[in-house]
This record gives sequence, C-alpha cells and structure tokens, in this order.
Amino acid sequence: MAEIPASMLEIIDQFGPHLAYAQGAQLDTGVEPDKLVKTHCCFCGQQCGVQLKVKDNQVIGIEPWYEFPFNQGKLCPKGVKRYLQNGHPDRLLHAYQRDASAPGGFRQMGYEEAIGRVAAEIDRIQSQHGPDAFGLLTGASLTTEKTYFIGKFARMCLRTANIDYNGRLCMVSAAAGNKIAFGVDRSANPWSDIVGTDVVWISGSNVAECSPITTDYVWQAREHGAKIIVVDPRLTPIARTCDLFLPIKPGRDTALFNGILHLMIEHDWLDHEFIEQHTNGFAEVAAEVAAWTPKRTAEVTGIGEKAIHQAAEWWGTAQKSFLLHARGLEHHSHGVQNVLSAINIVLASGRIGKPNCGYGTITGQANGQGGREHGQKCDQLPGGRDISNPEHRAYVAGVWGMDVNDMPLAGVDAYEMIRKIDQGEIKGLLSICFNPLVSLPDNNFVRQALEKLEFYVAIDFFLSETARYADIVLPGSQQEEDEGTVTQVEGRIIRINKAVDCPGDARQDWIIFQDIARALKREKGFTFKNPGEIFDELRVASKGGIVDYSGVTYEKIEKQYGVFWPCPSEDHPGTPRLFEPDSWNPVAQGKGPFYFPDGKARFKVTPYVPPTEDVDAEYPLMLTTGRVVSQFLSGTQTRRIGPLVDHYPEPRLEMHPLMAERLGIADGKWVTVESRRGSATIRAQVVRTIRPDTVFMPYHWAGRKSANQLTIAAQDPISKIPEYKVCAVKVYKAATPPEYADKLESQQ
Ligand SMILES: Nc1nc2c(c(=O)[nH]1)N[C@H]1C(S)=C(S)[C@@H](COP(=O)(O)OP(=O)(O)OC[C@H]3O[C@@H](n4cnc5c(=O)[nH]c(N)nc54)[C@H](O)[C@@H]3O)O[C@H]1N2
Ligand SMILES: Nc1nc2c(c(=O)[nH]1)N[C@H]1C(S)=C(S)[C@@H](COP(=O)(O)OP(=O)(O)OC[C@H]3O[C@@H](n4cnc5c(=O)[nH]c(N)nc54)[C@H](O)[C@@H]3O)O[C@H]1N2
Ligand code: SF4
Ligand SMILES: [Mo]
Repeated sequence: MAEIPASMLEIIDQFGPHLAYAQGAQLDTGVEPDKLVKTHCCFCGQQCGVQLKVKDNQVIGIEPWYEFPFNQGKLCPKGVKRYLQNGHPDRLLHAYQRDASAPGGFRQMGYEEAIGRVAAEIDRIQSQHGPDAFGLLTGASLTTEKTYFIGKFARMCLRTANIDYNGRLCMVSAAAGNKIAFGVDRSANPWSDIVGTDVVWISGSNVAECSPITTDYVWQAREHGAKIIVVDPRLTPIARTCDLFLPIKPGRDTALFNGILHLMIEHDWLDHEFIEQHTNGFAEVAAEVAAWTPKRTAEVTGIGEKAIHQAAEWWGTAQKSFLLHARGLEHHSHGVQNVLSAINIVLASGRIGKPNCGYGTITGQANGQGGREHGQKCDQLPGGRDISNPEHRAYVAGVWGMDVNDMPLAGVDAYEMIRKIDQGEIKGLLSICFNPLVSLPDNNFVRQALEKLEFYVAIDFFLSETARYADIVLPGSQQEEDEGTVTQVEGRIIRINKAVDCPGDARQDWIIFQDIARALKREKGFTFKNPGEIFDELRVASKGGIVDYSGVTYEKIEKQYGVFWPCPSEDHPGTPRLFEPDSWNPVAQGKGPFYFPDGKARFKVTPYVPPTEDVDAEYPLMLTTGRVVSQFLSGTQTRRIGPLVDHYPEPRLEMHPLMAERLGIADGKWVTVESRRGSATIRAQVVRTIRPDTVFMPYHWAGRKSANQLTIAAQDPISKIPEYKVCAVKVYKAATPPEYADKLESQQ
C-alpha cells in the first residue's frame, strides 16, 4: 500500500490537480503564513477569489476565499498552483541588455542605466522618424489602472498613434459584435442568471477547461432542469455532459445560427412584441435567413438535420434561456458576423435583460474586460470612448491636461503593427504583458519582423520567447506585487490586493513607465504615487462615457464583493444586469434599454462566408487550435509550474481514430502537421471526441512546438481578430525527432 503523504501539497503533487478541486483547494505546506491576502487568481477572466498565504515577502500557498460570490472557494488546477510562480528561479530580478557574447545572450545592467538607454532610443527614433515610428504592444492581464495609464502614456508622453494590445487576439470580435448590436460591450447578465434558466446554448467554448467555474453554473442550471446545447467540432468535457451536441465544422457558425433563426421564423417561435418595440432590422434578417433551410444548414455545417431541428425547437420554445460563446465562435476572419448571427437568435427570442434570460461572451484573460475599456486599444480612449470623435478627444485631453491637437488619431491593430515593423515604418517597440512570437498567427513572419527592429524593449517578469529578441529587458511586476482593479467575466470590477514587494530591481509596471517619462523629461501627467491615484483619474476620464466607472471606489468594491459597471455616481450600486428598463443607460435616455439614441438593439444581416483557407486535395484537413486546462496562453507562466507541466507537458495533435487509421497513425506516435506556412512534429492523440475531418492542436508552446507556425494571418475586417480556429493542413507519419530518440518508449 502506498504511504500516506505528509501534507496536502504532496497529495496534490502526487495525484494531480483534480483532487485539489475536490478538496476545495485547501493546501497545507506545513508553514504558518505571516498573513493571508484576499485577492484574485492571476490567470483567466473568471477571476476566482483566493487568499494568498504570505511568509517573509513570499507567496507560499493559497487558501480558498469562500465568501467571494463568483467562485465560492472553488478553483481550477491553475489557480491551485498559481502561487508557485512567485519566487520562481527564472524570475527576472534585474534589467538586462542583449549581448551575444554573454551566457544566454543577455548581460545584467543597472536599472537606471537601462531606463536611460530606453529613453534615449525612444527619443532618437521619434526625432529621426516621427512619433509613430515607436509602437507599444500591451496586454489584458494587466490591471485596469495600468491599461489606462499606458494608453495615456502612449498618447500623451510618446504621442504615438501605434498602441494596441493582446486582446486583439482574444475579445475584439465579441466586443465589436456587442457594440454593433447593443451599443455596449459587456456580458448582459451576471452569471447567477445562468442558474434557473431553461436552455443554456454554448457555442465555441471549452467551458470546463477554459472557464472552469462557469461549468459549475451550467451544471447547476442542468440540475434545475435546463437543457444544455453545445456547438463545437470537439466533444469537449462540457459537451460530454450536455443534452444536445452539435459537432460543427470549424468556421460555419453563421450558417448554423441563420438556420436556427429560419426555423424560429417558420414555427413562429418569436417574441413579436420585443422585436417590434426594442429592435430594428428584423425584416432584412428574416429575408436573409429564408434561404437557410435545415437541409442547406446541415450541408454547410456538417450537423445532422434532426439535431438542427431539435436545437431550434428547444431554443425557440424556451421561456428562459442563456447564450454563451467564446473564442471558437470569434477567432475567425468573419468572427464579428458569427457573433452578430448568435445575437440575432437572442433578439428574436426577446430573452435578454431579464432574470434568467441572458447572453454573455466568456472573457479570456484576467482583465479581458477591463483591459478593453480604457484606452489601450488603437482606436479607443477611456470610458469606451472613440479616439476619432472630436467630443471624446476634447473631453479626455481636458482630463489629461494636454492640447487636443497633440493627441494622435487612431493607430493600427497589433498584427498590422508587426507588418509595419516588417516594412520599416515602425522602428522601435515597447512590449509589456504580450508574447507575440508565440501567440500571433504565422509566427515565422513575426520572428523575421522582430529582427528588423532598430530598438526593442520588453517588460516582463520572465524572459518570454519574444523578450529574447529585445535589446533591453526590464523586470516588471507579478500580479501579487501590485494593487489595482480588474473587471471579470460578468462585468464586475474587483480588487487585486498586493501581497508581496517586487524582488531585486523589479518594479511595479506603472513605475517603470513613469521612470521612462522622467528620463524623457516629459513627466507631466505621470507623477502618480500609487494605483489608487491612477484609478481616481480613470474614474474622471471614464465619466459620461458608456463604460462609466466614475462612481466606483476601492472601498465600494471591497464592501460589495465587486461593482458592476456602469456605475455613474458614488451612491449608485452598479448595474449587474444590463438592458433592464430601469437600468441606467446614458445614451437612450429612457427611450429603451439598448445603448443607442433610439434605445433599440440592432438585428444585422449575417451572410455566411466560408473560412479564408478551405481544405483541398493538398491540404485536406481542418486545423483548429486552442487550449488545455493546465496550460495558460503562450505558456510563459504555466510552462514554468512543475505540476501543471506534469499534467500536460507538450502539445499533442488530437485526431479521430478513423483519420488516424487512414493515415496509419497510432496514439502517442509522432506525426507532422503541415500548413502552407509551416509545420510541427508532435505526438498524435487519437480520440473519438473530434470530427474526423478536423485536427486540434493546443498553442501554449514556442519554437518548433508552436501551433502558430501553421496558423493563417487572415483577420476579420472589422475586429481584426486572427483566424486561429481554422486553416488547411496535411498530416503524416513522422520519425521520432532526434531529441526524443533516446527516451524510452514507455515515456511516450
Ligand atoms: N486552461 C486555460 N484556460 C484559459 C486560457 C488558457 O490558455 N488555458 N485562456 C483564457 C483566454 S485568454 C481565453 S480567450 C479563453 C478561451 O476559451 P475558449 O474559447 O473556451 O477556448 P479555446 O480552446 O480557444 O476554444 C474553444 C473551443 O472552440 C472550439 N472551436 C474551434 N473552432 C470552432 C468553430 O468554428 N466553431 C465553434 N462553435 N467552435 C469551435 C474548439 O474545439 C474549442 O473547444 O480561455 C481562458 N481560459
Ligand atoms: N493558435 C492560437 N493562437 C492564439 C490563440 C488560440 O486560440 N490559438 N489565442 C489567442 C488569445 S485568445 C490570446 S488572449 C493570446 C494571448 O497571447 P499573449 O498575450 O502573447 O500571451 P501571454 O502568455 O498572456 O503573454 C503575456 C506575457 O506577459 C507576461 N505577464 C503576465 N502578466 C504580467 C504583468 O502583470 N506584468 C508584466 N509586466 N508582464 C506580465 C507573461 O509573463 C507573458 O510573458 O493568444 C492568442 N493566440
Ligand atoms: S485559472 Fe481561471 S478558473 Fe482557474 S482558478 Fe484561476 S481564475 Fe479561476
Ligand atoms: Mo484570450
């Protein structure tokens, strides 16, 4: 019999993370902490409440925080292990400069010297080539204070138009679709509305692996009798427990939603009163979907006609419903169309903005919501304002104390910035909280563009694969080393509390920017003493905008376990559910629930457009890419956390047994997956849970294991999101790569 391990930590390490979930994630490292700090997990947009155990300025473990209402103590494997990145041996403690002769290619340098060099290079590039020749790439794992601050830094200190962020790869199709249809970009309901609904429709979301706590809400709904419909090319863990699974061909969601609306109209499963009073554009959409018969829908989507009927009937006849979607719907060159087609069936049902009747896009990154609201997008100013709108510009310039004529206009999206680097238009780059070499599509192109930069400075706490191309690397802060706010999946603004100080020469990210502003002798507007001061300015800058934070205070957040925006005054409690008749809506002024002057939501005609690269004789399979539960994004963080690596150490190519048999491939054996842009040789994972015409590869790895060697840099014309979810590939048997040749077969 196995010996009983001494502590929970050992048990978890030995038996894997599910036990931790089952045990409520209680850890016992055997060491008494100095303090417990209530804060949130640093990883995904669920933003689970946790308590960090701190001893001697080090995070040594976690405890559940049962009172936080969203997750009530529950965590996923990443949350349980997130504490292991604090104090990690790879943590950057100093500034570094590239030096080919130094071991590892970098030489340590003094922090002040590094700041001086960065400022001198910004100055040189901007005076020689103009302000827009220096660009910034930022991230939505940063607190809202930082994202607001960096947006201001770009426009006011550097006066460059070229700033964009990694949410460009994530939430922008959802954001654009929501703005077009509702005039506002936020999940319409709190997640408590999922429990008690009759039908939960989930499109393109691997809920159990990527938004694990949402699983709990969906399952609670099921326990209350709800039917669960899942649309995905893969039978994901949530799909295995659903009532109806629609195994769609990648890139065909608009066709499916058009087909569902067709049946809703045919059977008169419509809320005529709602359509009449609260929407416009229905007649045009009805004309468009007339051609989307079940037969045609089935042909295009690869889903059986019977299942399409069943889904339409359950959705159409429900009294209460909730539609959720994530990147499977949105990561497409027609991602915005997909989102709008989903919204069409919600509007036709009239079930939105009411208890247990709702709609939401599942946020990805920790601050995927707050990070897209206050000005780090290339076309945006704080409060969700538009940088091209003269009134919006004038208001924000007034708050910042700058001449509006000095404020740059809109810049270009993150991938277009890479193209501009390639073309020599952008010559200098600062990146923070973004690992584009792993996360951007067609990354062989990204690599050769980065090599052309005259000067590149990266701010990170680990030396990411992209940071290896930097001239200077500055040691930034981990989430637990700073305070601020983030806005989680429901639109709830919550507090990140500081648990430990930055080690070595590392600095809180916003301090690094202030130091650069000082070295540039442009510190006006960049002399904040703490994140609270930044937040107070952000409140003013957002006031009167659609994304109004002006009534939010740190104290109110703590007292209420978060505040839902809009929150336009200090005596306002916040707005958990949007689109209720009495909910605060600055634009419609009582004319209707939606955020347009007439108060009405927009139906939009959504013609189906096939993916940019379809299969052919040479590349006969569809590749779709995404995530696994134990790894996070570009992997910089989770590939460094031992127990998570043990759980899923390297990418595998999921393929169906029928396809594997046809190609002569066995489970665990090596295959090459090749597109027109690149190839990767990895092991096959033969599973019955994927469509035979589709293969799946997770993207959390770099270099020769990177899925983004294969993906296509096609982008949605409106949102500019890349088409990560479908490109054409061929797959064939491969020899064991030399670096694995001496490993035992039993390890495979
Ligand atoms: N474990 C883990 N959790 C995460 C993250 C992580 O890296 N790891 N990242 C966070 C972030 S930033 C994000 S954006 C979210 C992403 O969360 P999700 O969007 O749920 O995750 P993905 O794996 O990108 O894709 C979701 C599903 O889309 C399916 N899919 C592929 N193509 C199509 C299609 O054409 N139509 C439909 N309907 N489905 C399709 C895939 O099979 C996959 O199961 O997760 C967040 N949570
Ligand atoms: N093929 C394929 N590619 C994809 C996707 C896909 O589904 N398929 N998904 C896309 C999506 S949805 C996303 S969101 C992107 C994500 O792609 P990226 O944003 O490039 O990935 P991250 O791993 O979040 O990179 C963030 C970097 O910032 C650092 N970091 C994290 N927090 C902080 C902080 O507070 N301060 C500082 N200074 N640094 C910090 C981390 O160490 C890491 O190096 O990837 C996209 N790429
Ligand atoms: S990764 Fe997401 S679901 Fe997992 S513990 Fe962290 S916030 Fe919660
Ligand atoms: Mo994302």
